[in-house]
Parts: sequence; C-alpha cells; structure tokens
Amino acid sequence: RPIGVLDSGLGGLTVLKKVIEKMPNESTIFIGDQANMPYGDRSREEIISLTRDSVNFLLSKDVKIIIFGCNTATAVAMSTIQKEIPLQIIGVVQSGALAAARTTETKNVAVIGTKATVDSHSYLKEIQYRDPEIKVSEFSQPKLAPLAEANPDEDTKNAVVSESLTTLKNADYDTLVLGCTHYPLLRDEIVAVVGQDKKIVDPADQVAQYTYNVLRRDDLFAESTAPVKHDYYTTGEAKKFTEITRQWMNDD
Ligand code: DGN
Repeated sequence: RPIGVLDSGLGGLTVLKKVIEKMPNESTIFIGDQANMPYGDRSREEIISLTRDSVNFLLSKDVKIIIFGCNTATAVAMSTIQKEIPLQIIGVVQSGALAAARTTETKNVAVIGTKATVDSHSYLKEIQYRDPEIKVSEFSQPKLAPLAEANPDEDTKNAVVSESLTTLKNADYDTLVLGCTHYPLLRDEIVAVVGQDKKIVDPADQVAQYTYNVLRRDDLFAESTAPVKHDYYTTGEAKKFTEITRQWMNDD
C-alpha cells in the first residue's frame, strides 16, 4: 500500500520529494487540490471540508498512512480529521516546530506561513511546548504560495519575495521556519532576502524522518522487491501541474 500525501496545491511536492528520497522503496500517491487553492485565506470550516475531501480520496486509494503536506491543513484541520479516520496522519507543523527548537541557538525563531497558519499560532504553541523560552515571531505571507504556484520568471519572483519579506526586516531571529510547503519552491529567493547567515528550517526533512519512524514502528515498510510507483493527482488543470511536477520531482 502506498503513502498518501495531500496539499492545497503544488507545495506538498516539496514534502513528497523528501519522503521519496528517504524511502525509495515506497510507492506514493499525491493529491494537490489546485482547484481550491489557496487555502490560506479560507475559513476553518472550508479548510476542514476541503482537506476531508482529499483524505477521502486517498483512503479510496488504500493508502497506509497520510501526510498532510500542507501547514494550513495541519494547523486547522488535522486534529478534527484524525479523530474521524483509523489511519495515522502526519502533519508538517509538529515536525517543523521540533526542527526549529533544535536549530535555534539564540532562542529567537521567525515563522512565515499562510494567514490561516499564522492566525492559528500552531507554530508558536508547538515550539514553546518544546522550549517555553524560545521567542517566536510569526509573519503571514499571503502572496508567496500563489507565487510559487504561478511559477513566473525570476525577476517577478525576486520582486514579490523581497516585498513580502520586508516585514521581517527588524525582526530578531537566527532561525527561519518555512511554514508553508510552497516556500521551499522559493528557497533561493527567500535566502537572497534574509541572508545566508539565517538558518532555514524546512519541516519536510523532519516529516520524512518521522514518517520513516512510524512505518518502522508499525511494521508497514514495503517489501524491497515490490514495484515502486508514484501517482500524482490534481483537482485543477492538469497541464501546468504535470509540467511543474515533472520538473520538480525529476519524474516522467
Ligand atoms: N502549502 C500550504 C501550506 O503549507 O500552508 C498552503 C498554501 C495555500 O493554500 N495558500
């Protein structure tokens, strides 16, 4: 049975990529809800309902575990949906918070994410649960996920990222959490603005490790001789999705 990964759009591919790198024997199914992207400005009820639709789709494909490759869905919908299904859900926020708490040396962390993620204060709560002394500053970036999704030319990307991140200018932090799975698609542009000296946390690294640990604990690893297959679905327009997915995943 495959590992299921969902997101509101292409962002979850950044998580999927790390999962495949870590567990090359595993088959996967990805669903991006691009028809309803972005989730970040939607109400709690809408986010729960849309995420539930993707979960049901993955369940219909007989997945063995579900990864929410979306911070917004993790922050807003995960605790509700986890109570409704028998499979374990792995979220990105808990992994990102753990990595951030381990990474910061000055105990000052900045988090960028969607409005819904920032308004939920999930990162603040999860980071301070691990270390109450860490100061967490959260900044919502409504333009960045749609920017990654549109994938325009380099100049446009740099201009939008640099304008969006001006809010971080006076913030005191040594560690920046990419609290939206779309942001690793803009990693170079983000680093160019915040500077090489900041430590960047991509929660996906920890998600891959955590998923590996859970599969091992529950004895759910695929047989090493089983054929490996990666299936990609979108609720949106297939052409651009295929193009970007091929390029990002290096997979025909
Ligand atoms: N990729 C999603 C996240 O990590 O929050 C959300 C992007 C969006 O829908 N705005």
